[in-house]
This record gives sequence, structure tokens and C-alpha cells, in this order.
Amino acid sequence: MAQAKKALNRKNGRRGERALRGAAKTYHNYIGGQWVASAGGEWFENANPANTRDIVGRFPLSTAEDVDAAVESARNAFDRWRRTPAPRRAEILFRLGEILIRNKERFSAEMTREMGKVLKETGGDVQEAIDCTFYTAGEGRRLHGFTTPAEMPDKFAMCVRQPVGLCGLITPWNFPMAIPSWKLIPALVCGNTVVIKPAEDTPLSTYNLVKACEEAGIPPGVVNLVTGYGEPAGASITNHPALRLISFTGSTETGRIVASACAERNAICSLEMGGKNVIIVMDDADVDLAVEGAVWGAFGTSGQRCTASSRLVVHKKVYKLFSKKLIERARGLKVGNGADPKTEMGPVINADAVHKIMGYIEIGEREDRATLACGGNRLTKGDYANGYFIEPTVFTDVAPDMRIAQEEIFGPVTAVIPTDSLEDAVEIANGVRYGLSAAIYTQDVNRAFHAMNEMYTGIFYVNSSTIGAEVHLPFGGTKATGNGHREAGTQVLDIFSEWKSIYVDYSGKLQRAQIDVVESAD
Ligand code: UN1
Repeated sequence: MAQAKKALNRKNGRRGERALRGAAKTYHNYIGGQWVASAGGEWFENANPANTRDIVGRFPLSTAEDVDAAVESARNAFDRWRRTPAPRRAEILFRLGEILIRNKERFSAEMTREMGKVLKETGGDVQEAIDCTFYTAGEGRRLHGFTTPAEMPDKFAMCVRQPVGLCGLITPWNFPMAIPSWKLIPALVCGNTVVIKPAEDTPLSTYNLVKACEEAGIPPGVVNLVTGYGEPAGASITNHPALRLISFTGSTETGRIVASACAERNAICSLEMGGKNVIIVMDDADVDLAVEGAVWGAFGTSGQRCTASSRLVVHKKVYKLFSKKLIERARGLKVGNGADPKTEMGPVINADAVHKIMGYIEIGEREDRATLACGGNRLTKGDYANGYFIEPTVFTDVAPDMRIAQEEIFGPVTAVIPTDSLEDAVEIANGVRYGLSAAIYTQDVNRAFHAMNEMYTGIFYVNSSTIGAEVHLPFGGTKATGNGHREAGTQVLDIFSEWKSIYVDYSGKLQRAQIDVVESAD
């Protein structure tokens, strides 16, 4: 119960607003094809970050008992699902894609209500899930392995993919349908069964995805949904001995805990974590285009993307012009409820996020090696009174080693850093612990290729912002951003399947590899 209260207080900010809460819809876990309450019968509430009086729904506050039940049902469903031919599995996923398309508008509106980002962006989030579903379902008729010559005569060698088994998927709140789809769809096409736990701030969008899976005809037990908090629900998934694989997207700190727990029990672990992404703006850049890219990258999703452009390294020759235009644009952004089509930037996710982001703004202000050029305040008056709104914030003249230029803020805050050469810019750009996304604005193809080659990141853009990854290319990062895996593309199949090397000896005799060297066949 203490936990339920904490859940309530964290997102609602204030208490005593019972009127709307009474009307909140109740949602359930999905276990073994049944919609069920948590074993303990407790609930948490999901509030709208633009107006915390608006309660989106009540969701099960799940515990280890619920996770056990979900894993058990995934276990029971596994053999039948893995033996279902992959093209048949894919057919169901194509149906799922159609259902997502039909419901795109409602899913987007509900996502804006629970997560805050503007309708255009939640439309993009649902679209990314649709794209991922169709693209990955196509793998049902590929799932390519390979054949290769054997070193012995009359021997055949090949490599095939097999499902890993039961998978635990732990997903974040910033892309509440797209990121669950990045994990769920490839897991399913490869023949795995799953338990998925969405972030406590945005359970409805994953609920919508799972409900659509049911409607599409995915058999009971193949997909199981448990809602709740990292402790105990997320931890119970991470530590569950029957879950062969944990796929996690979230903070680098939590990712490290997940990785250690997986190491203890030899589980496969795929992590997608923080970023401190950079746009380099050279002196030959189209400055207006670079400013557009910076505004979109820094303030889209209120800066709450792991791909957000939180550093802008700008050549001194265009520095003044770029900064002036950027500040003008940031000041002019219309902040408000994402459900209003005129809004350009929505709220941040919850009270903890406000606290963290305002803390970083204070850190930036305290040091005299940066200037707070615009923003910096929480908005609390009028329509902002019941939400988590922060002004688009730009720091200029930032020293590259300052905390605001090194640490992930995950909010509408960006740091402009001057540079005088491409080499210096690349050094600054690479000089952080993360390695997700980077971009360069330049008209010079040599500079573009130089930066492309030198940036140690998983994603790179030329004359485009640090955000905007497409589903058929691998997504992920180097250093503290990940642990070497990639989601999306066909590369994600390497997470959700394991290779099996198969040798067929049809010579009728013992042939010893590496020992019986055959010069030529008889
Ligand atoms: C994230 O930042 O958490 O490239 C995911 C993008 C989106 C996905 C972002 N397609 O910004």
C-alpha cells in the first residue's frame, strides 16, 4: 500500500483531487490470455503530466507473484509457439499491424494523455510501432541463416536461428508504444514468448499494444503483460530464473543493475540506455537548417529522448548568428498540453523529472563557465498550474567538461559549445561517456565524411538532427549507451534468436575435422 501511495504522489504531485479520479478506467494485467487484477489486489494510478487532476487509468500494482504467473504462462505457451512456422507467426503480426493502423488516432491521443508529448509526436510513436510490425513481420519469411562449405567431403554445413526461449521486456515511458514494439515484434517473429512490463508512467500505450496482439489472434500465453514499478515487478522479471533473456531500455544506472543480475544467472541481456548526443555546426553550414535541426532535436519530446540533441558544438564563425537564432526559436516555442494542436512542446513526465531537470539548470547557472541564455524556469501559472512544464532552456558558452555538457539531463535543456575547428569539434563531441547519436551540419562532403568516420556513435546524421531513426536500420549506441547489441533492422534478430550450427555428414564414415585432412575427393 505504501508503494501505491508513493505511486500516486509521484505522478499526481498534489492530492485530494478525487473528482476526476472516480471516473478513471480500470485496466488489467494480461496473463495466459486472461485479463486479471494483481494477485495482491492493489492498484496505481496513471496521471496526465499536463494536468495531474486528469487520471488516465488504474493499473495493477504487480508483485513477484504476478510475474511468476506471467512467466508460467509464457512457459506453457512456448513449445506451441516456437513450433508454429515462422511465416504463420508473421501472418498474425501483419494482422496486428492492420489493427494498429486502424487505431492510430485513438492510441496517439491516449499516449499524449498519459505521456505528454504533442499529438504529432505520439502519432509518430504509433507509426514507428506500425513500421516495426510490418518490417519485422516480413522476417517471418526470411529469418535467414546460411550454408557454407564444410572442410570434409560429403559433409554439409549450415547455420540456423532458433528462439532463445522466454523473454522479459522492460520498457521506458518516452516511446511507450514504439520501444515495446522494437522488442516485442522481433521476439515473437523469432518464436519466443514474453513477459512485458511497461514503465509505470505510461502503461496504457503498452496495454493498447498487447490488447491489439490479443485481437490479432496471438495465442494465449505468448504475450503477457504485467504493470507496476521497477521494484518489485521489474526486479522480479530481471531476476526470474526461467527468463532466458532480458531486454531493457532505460537509464544507464538501472541498466547496470539489470546487467549484473543477468550476469549472475547467465541470462542474455540487451541494454539500451543513456545518451549525450551532439550536433556539430560547421562554419559552412546552412545556419537556418542547423537551427531547425537543433530545435527539433533539443526540444522535441521535451528533450526526453535518448537521442535528444543536448549538445550543440558550433564553429566560432557562425556561433553568434546560430545562438541568436536558436534562442529566438526556443523563446517562441509554444509550451502546453500536447493534446492542443497548437502546442509545440509538452510537459515533462513527472515530479521526479522536474526535480532532476531543474537541478541541472541550477548546476549550470551556478558555474560561471556557461550563460543561461533563455528559459530556465518551471512554468506554474494558469494552464500550467497542474502540470510539469519547464521552459525550453539554452545555455551558451558552455565548457565541454561541465556537468550540463557531460551528463544526461533528459529534459528541454541544451548546451551550446564553441569550437574553432572540425578536429576540436570531433574531440569535444566524442568526449562523453555515451555514444548513441551524433550529427554534423556542413556543405563540405570531406568534412561530413571525416566526422562520419571519426564519431564513435551508433547513429550518425549529415545535415539532419540527432533524432529520427528509422526502423529498418539498427538502433543503439557505443560506450555507456549500450552493451553491444542493436535493436531494429535485421540486427535485432541477433538478440532474439540464437545460432545453431548444424553439420550433416553423409559420407558414411568417421571424418574428423581438423585431423583427417583431405587433399582431394576420391
Ligand atoms: C529514444 O530516443 O528513446 O530516432 C528513441 C528517434 C526515434 C526513437 C528514439 N525514432 O528519435
